[in-house]
Amino acid sequence: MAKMTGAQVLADMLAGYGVSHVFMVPAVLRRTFAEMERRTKISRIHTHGEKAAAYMADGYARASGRPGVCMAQVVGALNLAAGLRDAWLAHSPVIAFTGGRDPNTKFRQVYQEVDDVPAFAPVTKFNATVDAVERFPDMVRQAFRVAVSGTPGPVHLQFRGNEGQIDLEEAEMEPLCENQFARVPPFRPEPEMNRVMAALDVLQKADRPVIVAGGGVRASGAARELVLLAEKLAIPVATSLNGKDSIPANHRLSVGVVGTYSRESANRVVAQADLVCFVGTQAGGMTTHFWAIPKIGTPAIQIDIDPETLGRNYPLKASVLGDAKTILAHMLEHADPAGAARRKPWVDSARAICEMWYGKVQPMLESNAVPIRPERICAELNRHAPDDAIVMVDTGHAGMWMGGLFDLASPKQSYIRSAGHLGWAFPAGLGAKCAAPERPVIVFTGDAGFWYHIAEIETAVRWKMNTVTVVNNNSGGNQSKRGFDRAYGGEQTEQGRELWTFNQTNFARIAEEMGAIGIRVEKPGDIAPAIERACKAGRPVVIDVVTDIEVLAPLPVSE
Ligand SMILES: Cc1ncc(C[n+]2csc(CCOP(=O)(O)OP(=O)(O)O)c2C)c(N)n1
Ligand SMILES: [Mg+2]
Repeated sequence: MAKMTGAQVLADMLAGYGVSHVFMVPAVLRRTFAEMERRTKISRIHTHGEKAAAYMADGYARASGRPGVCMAQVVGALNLAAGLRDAWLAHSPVIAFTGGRDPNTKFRQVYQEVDDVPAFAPVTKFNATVDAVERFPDMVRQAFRVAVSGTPGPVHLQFRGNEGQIDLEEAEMEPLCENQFARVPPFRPEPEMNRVMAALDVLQKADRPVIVAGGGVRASGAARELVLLAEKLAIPVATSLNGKDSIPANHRLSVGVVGTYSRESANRVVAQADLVCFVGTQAGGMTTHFWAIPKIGTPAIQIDIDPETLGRNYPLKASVLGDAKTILAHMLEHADPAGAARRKPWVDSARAICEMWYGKVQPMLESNAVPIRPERICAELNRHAPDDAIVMVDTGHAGMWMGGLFDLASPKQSYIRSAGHLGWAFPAGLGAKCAAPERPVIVFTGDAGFWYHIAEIETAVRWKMNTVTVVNNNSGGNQSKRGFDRAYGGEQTEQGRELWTFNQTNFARIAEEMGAIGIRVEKPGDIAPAIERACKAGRPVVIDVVTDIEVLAPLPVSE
């Protein structure tokens, strides 16, 4: 075995696992970055904050299924940890490297130093320290193994030395990579067939079944099998927000996103079902509108890669542990299409519920009001988002507008959403673009969300991360409006608005000043040409759409 420095091993291993970009604020693992330049083609994306770096790595990971790598030195470590929280909630394989305490100096009031490791515990699957250079190869392998295995999720390795100076040391090491763990999913274990058949039996006996598909369908690459099974058995498909791209909206069995940030038709269909089949979803609070849809007690079956998820939130008639794609393929093979005719009235009634909903929202989708209604932006994105686009969506009203109203036009489109953090979508979109440079990336965010990481416009320009960012700019965080009305016991005072409104800002001008293209849109008819121009621009674009602050997203229905 040859003698190598930790920096050489780390650079070689990241390249070996197929990492194309790393996201960081210096100074951490500096020698590793020098070796990356000498030995690899990895792009070293220097961001304006560690949280944005973590979000970029997260967007990269979710868009590609490959671990996204982010880094911070000791003083930035907690900023990085904060950024892992969305990846944790969304089960995204992000690997975070930080510099950390040296046993020779700790507890001596070392500049910038605190014990960061505990802060990573709640947002990682594996949180460890690398204290001897000989451990680089096996610890990096373990980081990749854990990030992508089972239910994927973030991992943290703290390298000895505030800036990870351990990477300077030398030892006899082999930078061996295990390709299998370079992406999700590393394994497709065969399920227990008796459980597959039992679940299928329950599903086929139901008169009004519905499938609720989650992010596990994307992780497993199971969308095709899911849709084929739904077609063969005539079963409507709802999705969680994280699983929205499991089925295109124009499919006759698609009823929309169910839960809190949802589409009314999905909630109505799931509420009427006599059996719910959960696939790759934890059936958590957002997906079930806090366990109201379906009601607890509704017969359910569940398919998941994590045994501890099966039955946690709904008592089950049957469950299958394993890879969604493999399980659904077995179910598809054994499914009896004879029962599909029996379910025609149910499918027709689900369709009618969808049509009724489309009729209800149509006037808002087509509204010519000025200031613009946010629904009109969604309608224009439905028509003009390229058919292989990756659509990245922020939380709050952004999540509600797009979760409910955006229609995926093709199985080639991806929909990736913030799992709860305001400000996530813009940097995550930049990371997604790094992972899939050939695909158009469209970000939808509110103005409050965009403010968080607006500095990353400069990063986007510097690195030619040509995303299209649509800002629903109502000069405030108007999801808070309802909350403050409630807090004031009816209607808030005029002064109450200082809690959630901002000065009016022209983001298009800011974008232009920073070297991106900025397009200001004040009239509904100008949205479509702006999207078309932006998608062709070959530069980062910010479309600043001035919208009506009084328009609130619809509340979810519970029946
Ligand atoms: C990190 C974080 N802090 C606070 C919130 C709470 N929150 C949710 S939506 C929202 C306001 C969103 O404003 P904006 O992005 O402008 O969208 P709008 O509601 O105006 O459409 C806030 C403060 C959050 N989701 N995440
Ligand atoms: Mg706003």
